[in-house]
Amino acid sequence: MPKFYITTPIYYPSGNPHIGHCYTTVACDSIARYRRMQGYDVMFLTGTDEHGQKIEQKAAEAGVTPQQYVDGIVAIFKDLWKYMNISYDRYIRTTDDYHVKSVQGIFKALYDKGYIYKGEYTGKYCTPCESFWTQTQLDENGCCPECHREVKDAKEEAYFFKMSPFADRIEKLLTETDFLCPKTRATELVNNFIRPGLEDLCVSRTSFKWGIPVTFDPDHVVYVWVDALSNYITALGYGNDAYNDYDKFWPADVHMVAKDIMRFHAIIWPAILMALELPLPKHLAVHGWITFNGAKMSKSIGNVVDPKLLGERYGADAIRYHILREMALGADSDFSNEIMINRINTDLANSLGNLVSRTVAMADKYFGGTLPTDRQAEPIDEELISMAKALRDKVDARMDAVTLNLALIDIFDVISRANKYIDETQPWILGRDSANSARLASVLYDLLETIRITTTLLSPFMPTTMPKIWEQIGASADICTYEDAGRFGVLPADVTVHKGEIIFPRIDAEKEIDELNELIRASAPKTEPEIDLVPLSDLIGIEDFGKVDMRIAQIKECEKVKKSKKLLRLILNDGFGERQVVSGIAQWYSPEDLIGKKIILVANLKPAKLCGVESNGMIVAASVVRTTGSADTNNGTAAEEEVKVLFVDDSIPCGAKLS
Ligand code: ME8
Repeated sequence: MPKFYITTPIYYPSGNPHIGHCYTTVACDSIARYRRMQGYDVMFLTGTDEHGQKIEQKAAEAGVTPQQYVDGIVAIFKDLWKYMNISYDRYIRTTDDYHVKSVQGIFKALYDKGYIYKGEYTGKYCTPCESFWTQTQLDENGCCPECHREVKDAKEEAYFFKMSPFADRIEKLLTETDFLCPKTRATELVNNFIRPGLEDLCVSRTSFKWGIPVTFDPDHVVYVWVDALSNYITALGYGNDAYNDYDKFWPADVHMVAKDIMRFHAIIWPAILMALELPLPKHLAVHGWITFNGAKMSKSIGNVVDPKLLGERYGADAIRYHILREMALGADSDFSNEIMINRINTDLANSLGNLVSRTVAMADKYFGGTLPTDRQAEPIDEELISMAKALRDKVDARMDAVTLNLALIDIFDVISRANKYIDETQPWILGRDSANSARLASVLYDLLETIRITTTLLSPFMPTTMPKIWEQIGASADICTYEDAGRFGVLPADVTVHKGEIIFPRIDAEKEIDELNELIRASAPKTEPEIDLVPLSDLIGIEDFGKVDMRIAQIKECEKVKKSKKLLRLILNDGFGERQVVSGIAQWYSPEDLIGKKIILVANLKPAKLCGVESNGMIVAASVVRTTGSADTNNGTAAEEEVKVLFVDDSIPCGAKLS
């Protein structure tokens, strides 16, 4: 039996799961179910990444131990996965004993091979902020980028993982193989991280305790990525006796992640595996973010949409369908209640739901539920039949390419064709004259077969509702298989349908949207999201403020500045004409996010050159700094900065002055 191993990231249990986590998990679940249907022996792994400073802090705030804290949130994750019908085969927690043991072994092996060495983390330390910074992160005066006070040189003992020996092989992996999907992202990784020289990775910390102790130096705990990434092999039994599946399932067929952690999976994970002399995973599928009103949905921002709340109103399958259908691999997808309700109404209630209920109702009305066996085919039937027959191969190719939204589009194309076929063949007219019985039976049979094939292929995506449709069209589950999805004419000629409940009721959009917005408002955190506040500056007089000329401007063009990770070059219409501005926001915005948007421009700044490109002014943005226990690595601090450009209402004309 062929094998298939697929993984989600292991999520931080530092807050409740949201629809972003749901996307990756539901996508992996649909692929896992599809592969099982195809006859693969599947291992589908998910889990939680439970160590780190942030968890330690949150637990302390809640007055519980870190273990108690994560236990509580893991229960919520598992409950949501149950509710969303996630068919994972294994759930790993990085606090599981077997994982701890394996990670200690991996760390030691890397050390023994000479890839991990003890060094000194040298950085700039800001005492009030208790933060380490690298030279490049300091502000333009060489001060703390958060509070702009002086920093001092400081050192911290830490272990480092040597990245440079693997640079060439990783570059080839990204550019010459089909490891990365979509491959278009390889250039960004190569240019930003590999070509400038891979920095060694800090892999231990001494400043907090909630982590896996380094066996040979217990003041240190393993820091973030060696612990987290290893889960993909420790969960199979690598380095432990808890499982015995490593030889069977490794290398993984697909790791799926969002773009925020692509770099760790595309560069660091292959480097660790190369150092351990283990095979590399076959594919890394990277998707974009689900955004909410344009901003990344995240726990700390308080714009989190609760998937369970939505599922309870519309059904878990409708939510699964919506998020899978909206997200194109590699791009972001904006979540809104309006889009979701429209999508459910258009595709599920109108297109699929109507096809099923009309077909079943007509079979019931004209034949008492059981089709007669005489048939009369006509040439017009051919297009629908051949589309339905060809569908399985198309969907196979989409699943191989991990383009789930395209698989759904292909399936719904056939469903729409079937609805059109009803309009073309007009069964209600055929039904008026019993002389047309054989023709009418043919039409209804073709429709029932099309429903059987499309709903079989949809069942990995919507596992609870599709079997209900099979019941209505008189198809037992043993003919709703992958094999039979490739054949037309499998239902018995005298099939009996069973009228049933409406599977996807139409949603009253206006009423629901009001109610949902209210619910989301009510469930959002009441307080402002926590950020690290920068102290207020000294007072100034109004005349000082008056010196700053701020104008509304529109972004006409935008591109990355070559050789810079941080800079974007923008052409703005400031009302008087065009001007060029360079802005250090490339880390947070891509050119497509910005073109067409109106912003606030500091218009009377003297020109300056950034990376050799002239900048005439500055775009106003907010700097949001949060202390986290999360992902990033080399800077010795756990502070994350997010820069948010202030977009303004499109109705304000370019050139308008702020006063
Ligand atoms: O990064 N849109 O955990 P995490 C789409 N523990 N997907 C989203 C999303 C959004 N708005 N928000 C989160 C970590 N995700 C590490 C991973 S793996 C060895 C360690 C999904 O809880 C997406 O899959 O921050 C993203 O990659 C993952 O959650 C990050 O989850």
